[in-house]
Amino acid sequence: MNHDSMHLHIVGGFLGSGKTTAIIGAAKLLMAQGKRVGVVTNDQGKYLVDTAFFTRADVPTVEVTGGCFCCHYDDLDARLAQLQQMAQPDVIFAESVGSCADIDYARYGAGEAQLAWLDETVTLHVAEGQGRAVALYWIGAVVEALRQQRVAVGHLKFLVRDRAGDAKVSFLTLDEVGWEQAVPALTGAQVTLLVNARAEIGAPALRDLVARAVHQTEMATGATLDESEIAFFHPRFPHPTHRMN
Ligand SMILES: Nc1nc2c(ncn2[C@@H]2O[C@H](COP(=O)(O)OP(=O)(O)O)[C@@H](O)[C@H]2O)c(=O)[nH]1
Ligand SMILES: [Mg+2]
Repeated sequence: MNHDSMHLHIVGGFLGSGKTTAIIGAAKLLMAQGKRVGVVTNDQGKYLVDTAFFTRADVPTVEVTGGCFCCHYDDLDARLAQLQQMAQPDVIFAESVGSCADIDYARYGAGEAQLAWLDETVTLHVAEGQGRAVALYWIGAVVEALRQQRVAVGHLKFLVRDRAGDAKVSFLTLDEVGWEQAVPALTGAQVTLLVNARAEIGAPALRDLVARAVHQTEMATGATLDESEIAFFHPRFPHPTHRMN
């Protein structure tokens, strides 16, 4: 495709370095100036809090999933074409998962393989007015279990959504305080939580920990929690599509 007329900014950096926040800020400024903006998100996983978050901020967003941009270069090209057709953006921000970029692949691959990825959706069925309390209980139970097992997190993100809107809760460490304030009143009988967890633990153990937090929340609150779109794995070693050396 012809990318001549497109301003493409690839935004890289470690997990939690502020890429998504910076892109949302820049997108809002540009949109206020009447510019059309598009975003490409990228991750090893495929159910992404950030994609949902950009979309809710009315920024046309496409995703490259299952690996970084350099390992999925052709997919990036196809998604850029799709974004161009969908939204004719003047400016595109592509947020890279950070995997490859300019780095030592062997070292990066080994580091990343120690991290487990877990993405899933948890739907809370609650008595009216109980949504926030149940959501806080479950998020708290996940964080507390990780803390007890002394698991280091890359990031832990939750998109909390009900009929009134949605909110993102983001942990870069398990010592965050005041995170509850990010969760608004949830008035409906159904709340969905999308979780993206990147943590130093075996993937099945991470999955178990989350399932136990679900059970614990049901016992403690009387709500019903349904898990769906569950994915947990260790990223594969990076194999870039094109390399200069
Ligand atoms: N104090 C501070 N926090 C920030 C800044 N930018 C982002 N954050 C917070 O850092 C966390 C991770 O940010 P995010 O944009 O998701 O990082 P990403 O993983 O690089 O996309 C979020 O809780 C943000 O609210 C900043 O400039 N200052
Ligand atoms: Mg991000």
